[in-house]
Amino acid sequence: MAPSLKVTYFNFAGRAEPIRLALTIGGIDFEDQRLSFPEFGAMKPSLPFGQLPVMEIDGEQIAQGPALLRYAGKLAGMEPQDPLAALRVDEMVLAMHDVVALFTPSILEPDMEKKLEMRIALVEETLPKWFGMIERRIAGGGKEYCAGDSLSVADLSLYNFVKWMRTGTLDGVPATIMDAYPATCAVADRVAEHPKVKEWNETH
Ligand SMILES: N[C@@H](CCC(=O)N[C@@H](CS)C(=O)NCC(=O)O)C(=O)O
Repeated sequence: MAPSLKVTYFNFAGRAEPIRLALTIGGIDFEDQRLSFPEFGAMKPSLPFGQLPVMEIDGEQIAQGPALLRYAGKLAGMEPQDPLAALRVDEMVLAMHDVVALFTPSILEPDMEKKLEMRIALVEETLPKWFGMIERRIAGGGKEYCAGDSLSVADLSLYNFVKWMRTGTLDGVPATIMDAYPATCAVADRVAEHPKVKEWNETH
């Protein structure tokens, strides 16, 4: 029997969106619980690691975004059966997880001047360093998706990040920043064209 699933996060894409998308693409029913910050504060002490996202699976709460994403991918039938192919997916999921984490200090920084200084370092050094490597990895693989020939949860992580950068809502980060990475953008654009992703974006 299919497990009963509830994905809990804030009311934005963030670390939960690739999980929501994987379940949606797989046609897996789930409750999409979105907390306000006060609601999160009240729930925090009871969360496994005091953070979101968490997924409740038949009543059991489990944390850690990348682990939840891979679980969602398995339920959705997106996880490669071959261990090496699955490892390639994990490699990219965790690389994207590292990249997202590099942005966290500047997001939490309340002082705008310091925030913008941190963003200059991200825009001029950190992001080019990381996406130079990610771009080479994707282009060098020569596949349609970032870790193989079929859509994987790694593509959903990559898509979510590219989309975030392209919103232009991060102070000090130009909306064009990803344009320098055409292979990366091609994968993100391919994900954006997936009918279930399009439908999700139209309704969320
Ligand atoms: N390693 C965790 C990190 C989760 C994380 O940093 N969550 C943030 C939101 S994106 C959070 O809950 N922050 C509030 C807090 O730490 O109090 C994961 O990947 O799920």
